Amino acid sequence: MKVIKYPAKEEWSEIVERPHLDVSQLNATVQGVLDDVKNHGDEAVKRYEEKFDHAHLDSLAVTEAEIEEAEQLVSQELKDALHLAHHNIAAFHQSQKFEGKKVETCAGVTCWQKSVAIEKVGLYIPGGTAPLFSTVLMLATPAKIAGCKEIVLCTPPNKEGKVNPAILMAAKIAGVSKIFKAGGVQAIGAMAYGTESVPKVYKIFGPGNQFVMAAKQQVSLHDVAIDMPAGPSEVCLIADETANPVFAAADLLSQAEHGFDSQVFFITTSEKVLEDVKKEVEMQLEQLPRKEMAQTSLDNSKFILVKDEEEAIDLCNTYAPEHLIIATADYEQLAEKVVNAGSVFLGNYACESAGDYASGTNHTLPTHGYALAYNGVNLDSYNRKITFQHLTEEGIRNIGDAVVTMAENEQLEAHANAMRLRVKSLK
Ligand code: HSO
Ligand code: ZN
Repeated sequence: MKVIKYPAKEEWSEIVERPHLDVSQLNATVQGVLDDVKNHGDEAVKRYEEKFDHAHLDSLAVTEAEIEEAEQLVSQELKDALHLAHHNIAAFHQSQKFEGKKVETCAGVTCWQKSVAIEKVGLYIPGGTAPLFSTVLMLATPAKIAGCKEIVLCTPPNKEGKVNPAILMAAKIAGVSKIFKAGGVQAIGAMAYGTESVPKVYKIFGPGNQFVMAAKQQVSLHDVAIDMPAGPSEVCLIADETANPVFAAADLLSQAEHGFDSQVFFITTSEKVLEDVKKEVEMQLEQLPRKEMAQTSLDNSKFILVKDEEEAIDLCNTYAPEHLIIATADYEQLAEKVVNAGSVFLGNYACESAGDYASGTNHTLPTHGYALAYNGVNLDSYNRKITFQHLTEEGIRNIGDAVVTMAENEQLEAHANAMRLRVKSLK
């Protein structure tokens, strides 16, 4: 870890900078796979599954029998946990339902919004070092509540052509309509263009490696919407002298174990806490099965000592972290000052793991500083707000002349005429 004590404001921009990857090389490969899937559909997807996942697949669709088999394989304990998490995620996202009201902007002119679900959405769930079935709940639960008609899920199979049973179980609980064995760029291509078996969707959600991210970005140029750009996962923890160093260290490690490139940022006003957390991190690290991964991201982590809480929150807002944990005595006041973050965890008990799995908030969040402009996935991510309007004769009398004048001044005669004819018809 890099320990930085009392950095001057001029140093902040360098401190908060994320590593930039050169993806130009990778873009050509990704484009090649996408074109192949676009032109050859299922056959291409199966070919890439053979090549990259070493799985020989006769068909891409997961069958009912496979889902039933998965149900037998998942322990009752995990099923109960999934149901509890699903219940809380559903409760929180249900509460985000939009109630549009009709507004009379002036007499006779009524405008309103109606929230309408995106009809077909695609969810991507990576395989890899840890199959994150929790992400299935995070993406499919709001899709179902929003009312998306078709919820398609793609996830890579193992060498035997099987999908992780917990992923299938979570998909069943959350109400996914169709599941396909496809990973990586080929999965993104299949959902963006549609194949013989995978339906084309209108928006693709979910995390993935650099290849998946590049594929999502490429298909989003012309063919389909995506949830948000994404980079490695990150946490910022702000602690004062009242923080529990054992908890704080565990939280930093929970981020560090995600990947070699996970971003860990620790800001404190107390030199003692900084030293205590550092020691704790080193001790707890030894016990972790994913020690190597955590060690690499910790090597790049930043432990920063600042003069007061004001400076702590300013620096954090400049960093715009995906996750922010505030473990200070006055977390409520500090929370008020948060302007850039994906998801905020308050007090000594709100660990990131709570939100990662079961408190109810969504864990699909903006990384890489995108929290400056984006929010995480929520119910609205699955909706469009369509505007409606209705005008009466009185409405025409109230805005008609203004519309005609503006259209004339923009030299759009047909526009002016459309309104002029209506104004005239009332005289
Ligand atoms: N922290 C990750 C989500 C996750 N953690 C899933 C464990 N499983 C990104 O918010
Ligand atoms: Zn996590």
